[in-house]
Amino acid sequence: MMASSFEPEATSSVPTLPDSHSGIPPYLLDKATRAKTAVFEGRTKPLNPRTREVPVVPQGISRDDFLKALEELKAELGEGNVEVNDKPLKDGWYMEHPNTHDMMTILDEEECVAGAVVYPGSTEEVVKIVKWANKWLIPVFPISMGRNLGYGGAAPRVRGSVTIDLGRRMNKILDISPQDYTCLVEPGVSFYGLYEELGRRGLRDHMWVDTPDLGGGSIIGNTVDRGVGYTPYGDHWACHSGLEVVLPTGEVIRTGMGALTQGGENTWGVFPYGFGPFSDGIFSQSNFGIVTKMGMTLMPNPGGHESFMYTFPNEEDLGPLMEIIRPLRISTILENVAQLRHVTQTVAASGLPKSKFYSGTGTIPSETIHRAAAQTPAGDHTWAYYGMCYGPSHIRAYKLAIIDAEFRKIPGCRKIDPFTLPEDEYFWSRDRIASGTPDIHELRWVNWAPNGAHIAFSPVSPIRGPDATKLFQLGKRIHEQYGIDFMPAFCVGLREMHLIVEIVFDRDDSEEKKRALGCLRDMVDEAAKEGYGEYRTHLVLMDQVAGTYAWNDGALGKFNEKLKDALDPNGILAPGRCGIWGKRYRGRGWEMGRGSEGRSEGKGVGERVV
Ligand code: EUG
Repeated sequence: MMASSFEPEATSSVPTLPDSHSGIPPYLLDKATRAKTAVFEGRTKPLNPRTREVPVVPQGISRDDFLKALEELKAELGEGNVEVNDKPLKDGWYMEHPNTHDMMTILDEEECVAGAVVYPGSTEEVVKIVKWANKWLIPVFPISMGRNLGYGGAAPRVRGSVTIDLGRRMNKILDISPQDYTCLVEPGVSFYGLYEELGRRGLRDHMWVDTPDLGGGSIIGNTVDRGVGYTPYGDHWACHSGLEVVLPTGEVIRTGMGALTQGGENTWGVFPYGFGPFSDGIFSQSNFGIVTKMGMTLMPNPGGHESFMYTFPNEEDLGPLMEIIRPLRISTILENVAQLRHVTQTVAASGLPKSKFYSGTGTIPSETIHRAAAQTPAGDHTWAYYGMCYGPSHIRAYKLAIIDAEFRKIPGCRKIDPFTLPEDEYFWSRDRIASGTPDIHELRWVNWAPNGAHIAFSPVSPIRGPDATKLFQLGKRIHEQYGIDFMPAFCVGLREMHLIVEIVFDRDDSEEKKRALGCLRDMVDEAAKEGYGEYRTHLVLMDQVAGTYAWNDGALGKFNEKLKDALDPNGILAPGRCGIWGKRYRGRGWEMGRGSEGRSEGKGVGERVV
């Protein structure tokens, strides 16, 4: 079979902004086109023709009623804004991803699949959808843009859910304030999109967007999943200010200053708390409401910036290095969310498949990685620290001198001169990202495996040598046990680190998927035994991870259930997201964990509650 016969979009052009809200900015078009070519060169997986009945009907409603309900919704939203998902499951790629399933699924691909997708055009239409969902008892799963890749993408946790694709029609930048350094956005605004708009308004030199490694994600989606970027504003949730939320029963609330009866827009983005209990937290990593607007702060251009890169030769340098990083980071001499990357990921970021480096079986030998690294402009190493200093040159010089003196305490430490690095070197991608220019470079290591997909293990640790070493050893040991290449990166927050381990796997290889999932489950459990928890996780791991936050007989989980039942008595909104299940689903075996790998569904749902 020819590639074009099963993935027809392989040869088509990449959608661009502003023609498509989820498109690539023109300045990245060439790079995206090359990325697309590389992705499809490594693709052998045929298009899934679907073997199970379509559309998937969620449990608790008959097929006839489901189809009737969708017809009724069409009458409310318009014919074109309700799509039954009865087509083959096209995976596409990063820039042309599906909104019906996870393009990187670790399960059987017909498992976490939507029954239909709907496209609201306003907050009022979102209200109509949740009321409709309550009337018919249909689970709905909101996505902003569906690019939460590595954590489930666009997939609903419950089979047959109706995906609410908020971004397609709700993608306006409602406000940008150059005076206050704030903006107000809808779910369909990506980091690329906001960056482009700053350019259009001539504000790019004035203020910066804090972007994740890949810029195609929704600002709202990433922020409510508590994602991370790489300027000093890296903690997105900490940088948001005020939400508009549709509750599962159809009320609309605004939090923070937006709740003022009149004139809330004036201070929406400048003060996050408003008056009374600070409710925003319950709308992040939850299924308690649908965020339709969000205020976000932007960073003033600091008047200069300078990336730096240091390499360290040995795995054992990790511990001493962390002891050096911690005080510098907490005192903000190290100013941004930096990455400390293992050389295996850097070699994989070349974008070449593993097979170009190694033709044997099992994990790639360390010598092979180091030999490959020795050929790169930065030279052989084990750890690379990518950081940035901000401000005018004399201010940078002061900080850089301290950093240099400290880092050089590690024997064999090298400072890489950026001007020895070619233009397409990974370093320059980090340089752009840490100074507010979104990129698409990070996608490259997904090509490590044919039909490359990735899934993350993301535990939190203090910035301490013994903790970093323990987590690194734990990950390394379990990866070796499962025969998986280990590609860790530490993202240094302010007082903590997120260790990010992305497992790259062939999503057309069910044995490899089983190993990847086994490896993840072991890492989650073993890390939990040592006192480490994840900051965020993939759909299929949510029940397990929620189960590790069970202090005092699962008190937090019970509290979340109480909130869930109060706010969403019928449990229609994103059931199971973050391990939270409404009353109608509990006690029926919906949770996933060890031993339940083949299935994502439980046995039925309970009666209507209200
Ligand atoms: C990355 C970073 C993350 C995450 C998933 C992936 C990127 C790795 C800091 O958070 O959660 C290169």
